[in-house]
Amino acid sequence: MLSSTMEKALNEQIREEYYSSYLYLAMSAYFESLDLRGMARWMRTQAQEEHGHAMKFFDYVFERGGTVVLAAIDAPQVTWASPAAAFAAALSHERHITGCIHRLVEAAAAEHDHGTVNFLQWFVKEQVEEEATAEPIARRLEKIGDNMVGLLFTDRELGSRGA
Ligand code: OFO
Repeated sequence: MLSSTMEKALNEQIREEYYSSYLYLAMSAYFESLDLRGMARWMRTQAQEEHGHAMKFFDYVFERGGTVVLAAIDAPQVTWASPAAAFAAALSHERHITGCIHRLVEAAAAEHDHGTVNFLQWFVKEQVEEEATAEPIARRLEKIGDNMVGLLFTDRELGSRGA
């Protein structure tokens, strides 16, 4: 059985994951508006993954006899100054999520809730991957700036990400 503190914290993480999904969907729409379809696809896939993260928390709360309480999701930003700015924002968002996951691990450990500490290990690893994936793309786009050849080449490469 989850403590009420842990139940609340896990519900809050469901909201964070849905916000992540919403944010990446907004970024996908932004890239569509620039006709950068590969980046739009990359972000759409990312949004789907975030939905999956939210559902892992959703299922876990039930598995531990808790109650899921869905909270309102804030509207994400709709446009960014450049593709580089959008990916930099995505990286910064992932760092924020890493912080959320680490705080959850610390809260679960403080309660000796070993089941939740163990459940969260998947997310600890996932966040290492999420940051490692976003970081080089953000760095590359920063160097490319508004060079169309570089943008189109990167767009094509990112479009090959599987859905
Ligand atoms: Fe992007 O890892 Fe979940 O939020």
